[in-house]
Amino acid sequence: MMNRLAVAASLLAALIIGCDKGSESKQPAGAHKPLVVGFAQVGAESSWRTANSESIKKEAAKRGIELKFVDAQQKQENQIKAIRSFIAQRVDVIVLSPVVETGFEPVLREAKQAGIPVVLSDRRADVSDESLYTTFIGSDFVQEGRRAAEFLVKKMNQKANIAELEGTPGSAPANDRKKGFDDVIKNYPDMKVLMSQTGDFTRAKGKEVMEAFLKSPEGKNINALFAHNDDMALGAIQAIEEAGLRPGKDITIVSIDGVKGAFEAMADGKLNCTVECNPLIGPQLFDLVEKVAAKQSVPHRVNVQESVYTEDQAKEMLPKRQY
Ligand code: GZL
Repeated sequence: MMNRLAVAASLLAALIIGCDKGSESKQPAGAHKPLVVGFAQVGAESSWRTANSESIKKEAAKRGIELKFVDAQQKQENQIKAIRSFIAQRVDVIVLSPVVETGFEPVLREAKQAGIPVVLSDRRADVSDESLYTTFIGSDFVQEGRRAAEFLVKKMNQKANIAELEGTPGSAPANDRKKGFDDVIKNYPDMKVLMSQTGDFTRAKGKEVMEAFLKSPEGKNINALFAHNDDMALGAIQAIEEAGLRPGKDITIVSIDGVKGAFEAMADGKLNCTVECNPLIGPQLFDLVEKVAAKQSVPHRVNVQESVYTEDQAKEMLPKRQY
């Protein structure tokens, strides 16, 4: 009896050592394969986006992460193509900043079927199954819209004829900033949006649309502008000046992002308020990515902390701004 037990024990021990040996033989102790992350970025449409991409690339390099970075030039089909190529390359984690909210569900299902976790960065995607992405880190765009409206209500003493430059149609920031803004001004009957149109988050389009606003029959009544990002506001400032008006005085302007150009415009008295939307999320993002890769639990939604800055703070804040 004892013999059989001894034989079974030695067989079991050999089996365990054999398994261990097998795992040891795969790679030398202590070596670790660098994380490979595929990032499908919106594009390079604004100073905010440039700062966001720089923060992400810098942090990946600092952590020795192999980053496969694709600039989708604001086209959803390019982001979808990039995700499919990340799946084919068997990256460890896919990060997506969805250019628009809808249309990503099929390709996110392909990533899930391939067993590759997805992290949403900056913007949300609308999906029927929340398990299609592990976590989403981004700003609260509805709150940003509310903050812009609260500034304007106070600055204009609850009475303004507003022009609105909207972000990319269908994008989470454009949808949510508009929602937050409207939720506040609907309580003030004399705060009226006379005209609203997309400038696609770019300076050039912001200028072009503001020129058309000013030439329209109601253009002479505009005394306030809400721009969904600073780049469009800076383009609109050029259009206002070319029309012989004083931006920041004849037309009060509030925008969102908090880029350096906005602080310079506020210091020059041409912009009255910028609601911060922090693009420097590289460190927070890769903390999440590394946890997701290690199969550690992470919150499904991670917020980014930000403030509101007005023209009287511009000169003091400008030297401290990082983007
Ligand atoms: C917001 C980001 C927006 C910025 C724009 O998080 O998605 O896109 O507000 C950028 O400047 O183009």
